[in-house]
Amino acid sequence: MKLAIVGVTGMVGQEMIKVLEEFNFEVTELIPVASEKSVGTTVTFKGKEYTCVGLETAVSLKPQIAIFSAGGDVSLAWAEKFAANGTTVIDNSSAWRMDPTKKLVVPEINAHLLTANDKIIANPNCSTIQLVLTMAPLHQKYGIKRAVVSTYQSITGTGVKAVRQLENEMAGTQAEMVYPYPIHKNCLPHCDDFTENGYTKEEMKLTNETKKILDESINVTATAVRVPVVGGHSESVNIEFNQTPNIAEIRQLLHHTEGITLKDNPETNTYPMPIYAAGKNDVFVGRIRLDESQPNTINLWIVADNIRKGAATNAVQIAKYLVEKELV
Ligand code: 2RA
Repeated sequence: MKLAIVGVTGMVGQEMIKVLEEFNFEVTELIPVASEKSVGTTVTFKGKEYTCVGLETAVSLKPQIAIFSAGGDVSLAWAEKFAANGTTVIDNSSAWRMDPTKKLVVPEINAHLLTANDKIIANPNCSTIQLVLTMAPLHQKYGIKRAVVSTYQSITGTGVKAVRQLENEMAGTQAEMVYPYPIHKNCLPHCDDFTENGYTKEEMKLTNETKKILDESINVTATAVRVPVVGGHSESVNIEFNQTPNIAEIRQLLHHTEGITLKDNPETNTYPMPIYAAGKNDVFVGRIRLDESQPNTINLWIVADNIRKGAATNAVQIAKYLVEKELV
């Protein structure tokens, strides 16, 4: 299996290397693809050094799979070139997610929809993945009418420069700011750009991608907040169902859902937190309780490592499915 990682030097690209190793993914040849300034540098995979190449070279090497995490512009400019050469692209950017001809995949939910004809597959946004993985079994059981989501998103979602901004602010040193305001001792209700309707693109991704993955009838409204946290994204979710939910049944449903770990026991102060989710592949769910302010409604709390299940792990799981089902 010849596999390319486009954007290998970024935070997600580096995590993809680790996840591929942990999954013992059968890669006979790794093709690390980087921007021109990093061509010629090396990455180590399973104890072997590989030299980074540029995009043109990578296309010509005809990898079976190319996992992209290099931003939307690179995906729009290059994914189709790889696909035209026979490569199956798994793209982590937002470029293809809402394209009606492309599938938006969380393997535990809808990998079964994939066929050998899918040559560009979209990885959902990190905050969407943890939300829909939790909502999927509940929607199947009770039918979800509406979800109100507040996210508390790690600065790693912005990238390494955001982590540096926080570190510098904590040290009291001046440095490049990627956010319009300090993030140390602060929260920013501003993830990605604002749109004409007053929401941010990040908030509209939660609405639009949930509808595409689960059900167009589900109404979602979101507020996405950036917080000075490193280990993962947290989400407070209020879910209104079409019928009366049972909390014990919901706990059982989630406990038996692949990819979800239940962390829910107020008596022992057991609930999900980014410090425990960091570096793990599961989505952690807790604080499950009835909403006493309105019928057929619950509240819950979801945490996941946004660089892992929110990006690298989900993409590698898609690649693993393609290989197992001989779709590549
Ligand atoms: C963020 N979900 O957290 C976006 C992109 N990774 O900034």
